[in-house]
Amino acid sequence: MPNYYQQEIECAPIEDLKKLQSEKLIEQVKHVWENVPYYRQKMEEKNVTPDDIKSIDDLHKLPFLSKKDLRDAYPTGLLGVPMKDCVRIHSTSGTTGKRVIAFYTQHDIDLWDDCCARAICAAGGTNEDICQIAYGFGLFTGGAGLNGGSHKVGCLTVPISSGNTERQIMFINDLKATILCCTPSYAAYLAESFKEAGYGPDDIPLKAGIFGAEAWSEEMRKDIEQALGIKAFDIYGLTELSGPGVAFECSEQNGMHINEDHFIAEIIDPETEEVLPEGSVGELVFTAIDKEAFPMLRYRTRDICKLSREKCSCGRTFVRMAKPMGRSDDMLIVRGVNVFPSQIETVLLNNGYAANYQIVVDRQNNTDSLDVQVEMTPEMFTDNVGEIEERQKKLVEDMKSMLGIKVHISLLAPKSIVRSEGKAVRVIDKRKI
Ligand code: DLL
Repeated sequence: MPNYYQQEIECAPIEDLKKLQSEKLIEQVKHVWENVPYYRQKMEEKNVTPDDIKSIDDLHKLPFLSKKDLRDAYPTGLLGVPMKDCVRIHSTSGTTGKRVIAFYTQHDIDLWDDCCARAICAAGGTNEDICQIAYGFGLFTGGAGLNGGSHKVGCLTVPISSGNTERQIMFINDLKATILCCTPSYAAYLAESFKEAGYGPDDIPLKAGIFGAEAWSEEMRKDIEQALGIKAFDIYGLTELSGPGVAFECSEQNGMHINEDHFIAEIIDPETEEVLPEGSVGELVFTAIDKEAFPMLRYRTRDICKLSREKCSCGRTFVRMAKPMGRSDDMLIVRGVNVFPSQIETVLLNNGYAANYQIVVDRQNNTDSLDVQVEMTPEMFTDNVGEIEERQKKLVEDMKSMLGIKVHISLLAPKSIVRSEGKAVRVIDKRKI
């Protein structure tokens, strides 16, 4: 039985949704034109005024916003309301450039919490559940977003934040937590820690996990589900658009429904900026149609992905986005070949490794090298050199057929790679250092 938080809108006929999107878009463009001089100037440069936007079919006329615009307008140049009307900020870690500061009015927070509540209900959550939130709290949006959603659903909320794995396990056991929210890499680490402490999947009270904030493969999903004895749901979002809950997975676990009453999604060719038809792989672009404090029109996410309008048996009509393949700025170009970390993860997990790996790219004598460093599982670990060489050879072959290039494989002892409590660091590109 599918669980909805706001069934009427989550299952609305597509025509009604489009009508609502058009109405909200028209108002939002006026709001931005009147209150955000930075974006108004961009519109003027493109010779567009609010009068040109009569429905969502006119969306393509609007200029894009990119990370560069956010940098140029930092910190308050994109604010849509006076600062005194804002009640909170969140911010990105700024690892790939300058940080982004996102502003929220109380209205923005309410809608964001609704989006996260939808995600929790879609994962089977009700007011009977105990929801342990192990995403970071603070400037990161993960903790606050799911905390707000969990309150709205009426779950008993455990705002434990990330880290302190022993305490996580203690609370899950002592309170009989049923839903876990954290990054997939931290979920994998918790699963490993439960196992080491002698717990099998049937001993763990959890029934569902809501994992996102970083790319993770289907193979990793299977591993986490088995180890924790849960159903693992994906959740997507970004600080610029509030945070988690832009899109969420339902019981079908086949793509994430985008909250289309708040966000319009487009897929574009990242080079030509041309809008691509449904089903094409390209860069995901979002227009937030009812955010007051930090309005984002046609924001280029850099996430590479595709959309599907195929009917979903959960009853929701919201378009679905596939798991992002990665970010266009995470894509590695190694000896001219495009390589996504997610492809490497798929090969590793298909060969029985866990998602404890790092990809090191370097350049020597003008030639790129790619070294995949992966931990053996405790069961694989051996000092038999022949066996290790066989394993290496197999991975080199499988990587070659997945990526089309030869990579170097380093097999490491279990526990050699530092575990992450938030987003995992998967790639070290020494060419950029
Ligand atoms: O990661 C918000 C979030 C928190 C989402 C908790 C889900 C759960 P940022 O730190 O601004 O916001 O990072 C946003 O993370 O553009 C994607 O590249 C990546 N990302 C987020 N969710 C997923 C996901 C939060 N489910 C950036 N799968 C986005 C793959 C994801 N990548």
